[in-house]
Amino acid sequence: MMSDKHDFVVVANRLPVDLQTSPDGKRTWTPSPGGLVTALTPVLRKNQGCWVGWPGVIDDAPEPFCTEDGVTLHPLKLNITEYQGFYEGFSNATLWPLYHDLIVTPQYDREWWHTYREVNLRFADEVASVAAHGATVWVQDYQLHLVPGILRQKRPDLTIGFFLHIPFPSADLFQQVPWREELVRGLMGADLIGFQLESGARNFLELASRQGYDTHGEVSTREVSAFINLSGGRRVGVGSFPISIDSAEMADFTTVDLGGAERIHAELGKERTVILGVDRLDYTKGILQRLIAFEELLESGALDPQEVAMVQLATPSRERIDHYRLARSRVEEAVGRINGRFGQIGRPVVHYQHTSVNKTTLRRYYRMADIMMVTPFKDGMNLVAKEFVACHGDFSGALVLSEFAGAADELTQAYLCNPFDIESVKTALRSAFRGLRDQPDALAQRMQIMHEQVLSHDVDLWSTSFLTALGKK
Ligand code: GDG
Repeated sequence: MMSDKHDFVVVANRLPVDLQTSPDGKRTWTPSPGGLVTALTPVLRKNQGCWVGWPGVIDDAPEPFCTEDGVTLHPLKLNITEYQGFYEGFSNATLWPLYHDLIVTPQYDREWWHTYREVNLRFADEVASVAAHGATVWVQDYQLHLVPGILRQKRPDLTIGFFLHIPFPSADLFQQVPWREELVRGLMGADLIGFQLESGARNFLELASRQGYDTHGEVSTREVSAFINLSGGRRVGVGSFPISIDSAEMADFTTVDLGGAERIHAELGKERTVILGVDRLDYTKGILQRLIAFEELLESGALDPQEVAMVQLATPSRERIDHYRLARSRVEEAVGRINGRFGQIGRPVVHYQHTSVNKTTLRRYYRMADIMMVTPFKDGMNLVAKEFVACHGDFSGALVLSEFAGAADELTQAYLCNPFDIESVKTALRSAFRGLRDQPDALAQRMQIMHEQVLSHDVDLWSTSFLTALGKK
């Protein structure tokens, strides 16, 4: 019998699975995309908790149910107006570009804001109905800024944590938002507010101080030594908790047929060096920039199209939003152009797929790739970089990584680049090639250091350090 009250509740915009209905009316669940789901699935499994979220379809939400892993999924229904105003609008056309340092211009729309508030209230109501007395509630990400504040009022018995998966911008940028006080007040309902990097946590403290809050202490990582004192005697902790992956599971190839990875490489051309990109198709990820860097290196003759192939896996994402459509069409245009210029019939130089692959296949791609390119303009962390490194326990391969990915703080042995500067991306890619060709020992040493870093700093460390810090509050 499934209990309807839970001591541990995670609330995120999206459930870890999407509801799919086939033409004959049959309903099935498929894993939903993105880094938040990757990170939280093992945490929920461990805590046997309840996950409240949207099931990925409009106007439909099945009854709560328990997964094989013992996690209760509690779907919340969104209608089309809510989906457009809350999800596509305020979350992804206002906060997402703002928090990624204005890569595109954020839109400030009053209707979207009203809908965002209403939907946050619905999420908070749903959580309040499933949380046991004294439960721990962990609120996830920028779509749910107001949930901690609403929950605090409804259920003062709860311990509330909030974690932001994406970067937190400088106070100067954040102050653009017409509803800046309400957004910050919403977060202050939490006992602990966690950020990926210390820089994000410091930006938030600076903002809070500008808004008149009493802040003290210095930001630290995986523990809390910075606080905001609220009137009434409550205090909110602020800290940095760099997220990670289930590293041991990712690194374990005992159950994955390694021949599968070799076969993929052989299909692309055994003798060719393979460059890989894996991203949600998002304009923040710098996919076009890496294609252009590749194209220019082919054009100048620095790379030989007979000797190299690029594979870009681009998972569909937020496809109804204009900037995402534009990003996709630019990427696809570049793929077509590069193949037209440098490929041959039956032997393309860029292999591009705009569909998801399953996890086993993804791991084979990571394993067979010689060079991984992760080139976001801005990224909270970027789990793809860590996944690639985890899959290279044989210390083969090279990582080209943007300085603006949170992961660059930890993966310092990568070939770092500035994606705003195509020459810098080209230089990093050429260095990775040179490393592969001329300095295999040095390259293996770089990978070993990164592999050990990812193995010893996994998602369990992330969740345990956050929940321990939350428990101490
Ligand atoms: C947000 C922040 C932060 C991708 N394609 C496929 C697939 N994926 C999986 C990857 C990885 C995840 O999706 C993507 O995670 P990222 O971290 O790279 O990026 P976001 O989705 O933007 O995540 C980010 C993260 O939250 C966690 O806090 O790191 O900065 O933006 O796990 O493997 N998985 C499968 N098939 C695919 O085709 N199975």
